Amino acid sequence: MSKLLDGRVALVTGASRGIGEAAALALAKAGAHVIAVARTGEGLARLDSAISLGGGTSTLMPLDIKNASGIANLAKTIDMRFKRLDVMIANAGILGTGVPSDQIEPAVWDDTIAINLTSNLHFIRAMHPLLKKSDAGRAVFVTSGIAWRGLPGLAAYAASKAALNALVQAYAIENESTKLRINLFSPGATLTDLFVTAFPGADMTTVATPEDVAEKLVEACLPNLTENGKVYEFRQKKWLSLMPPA
Ligand code: NJP
Repeated sequence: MSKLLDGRVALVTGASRGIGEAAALALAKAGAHVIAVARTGEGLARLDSAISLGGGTSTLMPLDIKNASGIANLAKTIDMRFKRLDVMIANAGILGTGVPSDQIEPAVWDDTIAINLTSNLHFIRAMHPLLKKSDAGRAVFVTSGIAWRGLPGLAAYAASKAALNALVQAYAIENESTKLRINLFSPGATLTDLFVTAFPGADMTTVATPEDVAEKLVEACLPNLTENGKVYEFRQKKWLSLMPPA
């Protein structure tokens, strides 16, 4: 029986745990060959075993995404082996800091911006030519509702995601007339390490599982997707426009 993403080549960042791991597994179940990026070898190896167990295939790419030349080299490797990239889920992210804005250490700020924002520019620069070689390139960038809200203690995180929104919106508009479809995805509260660190006192029974979120992430990668320059809001289960302020 054919699957929705049979034969597609899909890159997922932050695939060693949480939403990225679940998304990588779901993409493989849908038939894609998954290129899994993260720093933690153990998490990547666990993903690889789970994908193999389900009859899928993956390539593990241990990489710190702060390393721009590492991302450029990864693109060269993908080009040599696959000649194209059909799907990119740019999901890796960190929370940064839990302290008020006036106490944010510059090094923590820089790290948060480097991972949550600048790495995605490097992925766009490196992977764009490969996505264009696909007959239906799909890029999905994982943002956060916190970008739209001031949440005490999460200024660096909010700023990095708000800037990511602006970057991705521009990238999507630039490619409106191409075969690429480029969007943001806002998962909302999801039971992962990041969420537990951010909200240790939260009622964990009411938050989404990474597997629920992954199912919708896969839908945002399908060749027949028409949305572009939008954000999928997981809790509302709908695509929203990034509206300017009134
Ligand atoms: O986080 P977590 P989530 N180089 O901590 C990777 C957004 N979001 O799944 O390198 C390479 O379980 C890290 O891998 P490793 C959120 O902002 C979440 O919750 O091995 N990879 C791991 O695989 C983020 O964009 C919620 O440590 C790096 C992954 O990132 C995305 O969802 C709500 C890296 C993080 O896994 C996934 O977050 C929301 C680096 N330098 C948005 N640094 C939520 N969970 O509630 C980190 O609205 N990674």
